[in-house]
Amino acid sequence: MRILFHAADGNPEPWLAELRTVFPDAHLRVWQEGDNGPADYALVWKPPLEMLQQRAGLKAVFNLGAGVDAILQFGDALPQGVPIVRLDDAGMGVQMAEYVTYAVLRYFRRFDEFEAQARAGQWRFLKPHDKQDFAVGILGLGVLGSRIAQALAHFGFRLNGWSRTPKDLPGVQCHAGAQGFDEFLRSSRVLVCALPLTGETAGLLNRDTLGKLPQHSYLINVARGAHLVEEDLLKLVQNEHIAGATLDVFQQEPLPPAHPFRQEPRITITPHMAALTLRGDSVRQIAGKISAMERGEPIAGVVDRTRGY
Ligand code: OXD
Repeated sequence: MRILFHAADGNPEPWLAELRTVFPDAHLRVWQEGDNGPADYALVWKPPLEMLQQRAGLKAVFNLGAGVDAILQFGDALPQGVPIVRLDDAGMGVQMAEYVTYAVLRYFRRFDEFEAQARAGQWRFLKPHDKQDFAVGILGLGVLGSRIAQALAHFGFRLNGWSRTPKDLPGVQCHAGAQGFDEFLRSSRVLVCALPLTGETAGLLNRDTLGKLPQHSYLINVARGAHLVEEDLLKLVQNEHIAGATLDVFQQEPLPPAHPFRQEPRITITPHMAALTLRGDSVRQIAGKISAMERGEPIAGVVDRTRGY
């Protein structure tokens, strides 16, 4: 079996070492520019088009992350009929749940304000927020969104969820499609974006949609920077319609040093670290799927190219 590897950032060696443990007989190679040689499987993170374009013989492309937007951006230039497979959870769900839970609790328990007070030499009680007035709305109810909902449910938050097509999650008031979107926004005091990035979801968090959230709402984006119109958020924070935001993803990464978010204390920024790909878990999952494919069995996580995830 010939496995071709490419990860845009980082050292491929630890990946290859891990892959050797599960596929001792496979021929593994790191893709280099100009390599159009045959391969059975490609394992990729943010691959260049050139790597995939000529590869009609591939049996599958495995994405080393949850979001497949960096592959699907190539559209019809990708080889037809080759399944693109995303990681299902592989340890990312719990990390997302930790990140979002922290951000929700930090805002709900007013730790952000207590931190600022402490630095300013103040000692002052702040009235707690009322949980009844604090529904958390999760945009995207896939593997990651559902895991976030499950974590927040332990704290007794009212939960709203929105998905493109109707879903039913225990303990979550589920809304779907364009007709359910406004109601979802109007009833969510904290908005968590866990959507895949597609043509339909790019720019979805903008002046109009964020303006429908209740006064003093809070935004958490753990999906993709392109979901958010950044200048719209900044204005809504400055005019206090939005109380603040915790953002892990940005239109441009790394976030430029002079970006205005860096000067806005109500916006907390982290360097795209909400959920890291765990090498061991990912390789074991991919190995399981390759073995299933070799036996002619169906696998989970195959991306629907027209839907975009
Ligand atoms: C992912 C990511 O998609 O880390 O997995 O952004």
